[in-house]
Amino acid sequence: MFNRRDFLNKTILASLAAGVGISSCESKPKQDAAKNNAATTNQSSGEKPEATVIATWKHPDATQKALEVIQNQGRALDGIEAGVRMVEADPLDQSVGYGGLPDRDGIVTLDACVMDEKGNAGCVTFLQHIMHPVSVARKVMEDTPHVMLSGEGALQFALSKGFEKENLLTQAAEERWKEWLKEGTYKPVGGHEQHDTIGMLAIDGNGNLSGACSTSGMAFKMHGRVGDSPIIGAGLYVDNEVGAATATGLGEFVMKTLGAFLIVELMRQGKSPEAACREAALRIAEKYGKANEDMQVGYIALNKKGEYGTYSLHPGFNYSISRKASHEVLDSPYLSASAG
Ligand code: SD4
Repeated sequence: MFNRRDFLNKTILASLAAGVGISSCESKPKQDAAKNNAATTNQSSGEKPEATVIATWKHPDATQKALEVIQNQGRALDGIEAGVRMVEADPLDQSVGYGGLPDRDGIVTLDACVMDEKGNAGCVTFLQHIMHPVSVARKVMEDTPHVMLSGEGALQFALSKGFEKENLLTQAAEERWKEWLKEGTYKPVGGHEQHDTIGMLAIDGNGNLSGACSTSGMAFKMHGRVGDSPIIGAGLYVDNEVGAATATGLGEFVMKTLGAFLIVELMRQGKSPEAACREAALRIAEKYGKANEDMQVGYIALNKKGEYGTYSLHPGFNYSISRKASHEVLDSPYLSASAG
């Protein structure tokens, strides 16, 4: 019987080892080009941009929540934290927080980070038992002189801040892990099976940008593996003078190319958010090949004018965007569908 997980184990590990195949032809959903150009700002008249929230994957409830908080309370970071917390608490999302798929030892370990409009940053990696790593990351940013806390130290810090220790392994996630143990060889999975890690960016009514990213990482990863999502510059970067970017997908590719930082720097040089995301995707393809369609990486970006753009290595990446009273899920443009 064809087993997708097994297929991923083999093909992705092989591809990571080989790192072959570059394709230059591209495919791009037509509706996105129009959407991405449809910024609602009026910079020439000096007006502030419309509050906008964008997130990886299909999380329109989370972007809506974030936008509502921004519209009521004003600050992008507050909205982002509220939106990401919704996804972290959702047991049906198997890539984030409660309900996230465990590592290969059956243990749920979480990674998250936040970055605000002042360039402050906070991260937690390899955190266990805490449902809201995004809020712990924010506490690291606001209440310590550090940027990153990890593992047991992050847990102790969270407990000292009043977070509760909880069992995050749902029955459904445990069942999937047990199935994987039965069928798969006991080794780390090189690619992500789930498509719902949340990276969220927002600009508020004052024109300030912030971002956050939260994930349980790759399903059935090696115990101790940390991906791109909590790494400032890889899974998330915000520069309030320029723009913000975040990533999802195979974190090893994103870390090796410092994807989010690269995108912000490309925007600094004048590229649109979409063009910057495309170039960062192309960087991965050129350096490491795309090899097969399960080695997905998706980028989203938002600039200081409130313009947004996205790009992915392969078809299948989508994103959620909330602005005014509109909350949409749209398909991202992508590099060639052909395997390298
Ligand atoms: C990671 N980038 O840990 C994350 C996984 C991911 O949707 O985005 N999954 O590599």
